[in-house]
Amino acid sequence: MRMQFTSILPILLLVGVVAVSGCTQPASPADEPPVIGPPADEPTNGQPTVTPSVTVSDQTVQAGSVVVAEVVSDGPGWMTIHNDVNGGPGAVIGQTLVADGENSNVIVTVDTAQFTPTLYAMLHTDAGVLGTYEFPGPDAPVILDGAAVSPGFQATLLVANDTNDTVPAQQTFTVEMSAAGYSPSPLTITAGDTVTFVNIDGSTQWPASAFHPTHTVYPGSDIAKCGTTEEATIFDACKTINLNEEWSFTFTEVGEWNYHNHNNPAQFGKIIVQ
Ligand SMILES: [Cu+2]
Repeated sequence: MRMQFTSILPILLLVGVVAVSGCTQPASPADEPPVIGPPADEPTNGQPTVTPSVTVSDQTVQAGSVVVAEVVSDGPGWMTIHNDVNGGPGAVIGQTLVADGENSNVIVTVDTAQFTPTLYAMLHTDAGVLGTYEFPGPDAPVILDGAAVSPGFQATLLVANDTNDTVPAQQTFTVEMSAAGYSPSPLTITAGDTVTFVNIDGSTQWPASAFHPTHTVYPGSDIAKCGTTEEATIFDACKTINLNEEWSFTFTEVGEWNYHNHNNPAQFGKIIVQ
């Protein structure tokens, strides 16, 4: 008897399920979940259905241009770049149109002032006025399986120099020292940049922060620190730089820094650190 009951139990349960299902009325349209696009396995107007996706790699960002390797959009869309706020997508810092279907190497110019090391590439629809970015508004994020299509990635910002070339943020500049003085002067650099002072004519040269004779204008500098363990940290060569010799200093303090030739204090120049 026990064996028989066990073997018949699944059948009883199945009958019960069928009976309950048969009594259930079809759901009204109002009860159904909203349909976001057609099911993935059904064609639309004879065309294969597009599943939205975004593929983006960690990258260095030159001239504010973020590159998104591939964007698949179901209809016209916007590739937007969001910065990071508390570990999730924050403000939109740039966007560009993408076409229906596959888009490769999509370049988005971003506002570098709002740049964060982690960024998010979020696909938005282009609803409302086509070609006009309306968000907040009709151009909402594309939702797939209940979530935005917005992979995060790591980005390192590079800055452009005066010639529009793109180079790493920390640059090295050369100032030529001669009997005629310093060239170029003034020289404008970015905090973190290094200036290499080169003696090009054998005139007696000792570059150092203003003012002679104490050299204390640049923060932390003081001729009294020459010959100490702090010598490498001050804007002061602390010695004569002879013909074809050079001396380098990395400027970390923003400001306009006058300097002079300690061996000939009438010679002076200026480094502008931005
Ligand atoms: Cu001096």
